[in-house]
Amino acid sequence: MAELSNAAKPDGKALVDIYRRMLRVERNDDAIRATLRRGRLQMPYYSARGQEVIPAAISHLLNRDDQICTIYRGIQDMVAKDMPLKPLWAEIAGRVDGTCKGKGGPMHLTYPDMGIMVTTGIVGSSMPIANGLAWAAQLDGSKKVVVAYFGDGAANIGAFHEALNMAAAWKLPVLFVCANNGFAEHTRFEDGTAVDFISKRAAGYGMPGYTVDGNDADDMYAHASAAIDRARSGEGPTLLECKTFRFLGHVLGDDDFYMDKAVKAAAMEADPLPALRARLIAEGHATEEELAALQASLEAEIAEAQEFGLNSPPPSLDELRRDVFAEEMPA
Ligand SMILES: Cc1ncc(C[n+]2csc(CCOP(=O)(O)OP(=O)(O)O)c2C)c(N)n1
Repeated sequence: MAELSNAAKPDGKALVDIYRRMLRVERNDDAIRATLRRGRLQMPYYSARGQEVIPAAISHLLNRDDQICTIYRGIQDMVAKDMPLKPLWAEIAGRVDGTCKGKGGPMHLTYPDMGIMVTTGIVGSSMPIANGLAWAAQLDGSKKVVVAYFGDGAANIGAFHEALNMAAAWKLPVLFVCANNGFAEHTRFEDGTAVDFISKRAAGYGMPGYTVDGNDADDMYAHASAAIDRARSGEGPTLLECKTFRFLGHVLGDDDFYMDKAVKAAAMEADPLPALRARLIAEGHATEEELAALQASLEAEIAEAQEFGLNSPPPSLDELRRDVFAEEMPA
């Protein structure tokens, strides 16, 4: 496992922005869960509550046209990259104003204008797709970097190994970001993975690999900075294994019988969101009033997006068949 030789540090402004992105994710997650409970949304939901630092720190360091490919637990990655919330809510509700006109749903959200590229429910798929986008960026000399988000279970899928080898051989500008939350569905990490640290695998593909505290803004900022600099300067990919914990199980409604209750309680006690809030105030980077105003403005943005999405019409029967098949199906 490698150690960073030169760890960049976030200043107060950066920490406040990372917190803003985390809070946007968490407030939106809370609103989605409340709407599901009220029966106004019908979808399986894979909350990433507890994992917010990872996309918040990375997104703070990305440019608007840098690209991300994510997974079913990836709404947080999009919201952290400042995706507009109205088309997001319309899409998860299956409505015509959604990013895919309501035909993709929560597992196929996409917003290329902000670098939020195609998402699939296929475990491991984000990595080869990221390679393709990164190869295009390399060929056109755009200096874009591409982030592939995935889980620890996905690191045991063939596509992970193929994608890491290809990205290193071709020096593609990719960040392979593994959110290691300790579980793949209901299987504990140590029951399904032969190595103790996924980052060790990077050596086998000739790229740097780091295990990072995925709940710590400083550690995430330092490692993401190094990986982005390396990718942008043409040196190639990096593997970041970000250790974290998912508070709400695999899918909403999950019975957490397979989790160690004490480990779960300790992780929730160390919730990174209130911890960073307290730190911002203690270190004088923000006041209580400023953070309360930030929260109010995010909640207003989310409420407006929710209202918009839920009141958008469903796609017409004619629209439902468009963009779905290579050729129009006979009616
Ligand atoms: C190719 C493929 N195999 C199996 C599944 C079923 N499946 C959905 S989520 C999941 C677990 C993945 O766990 P991990 O990569 O650790 O991500 P996490 O859900 O923890 O964020 C599995 C096996 C799938 N969607 N795709």
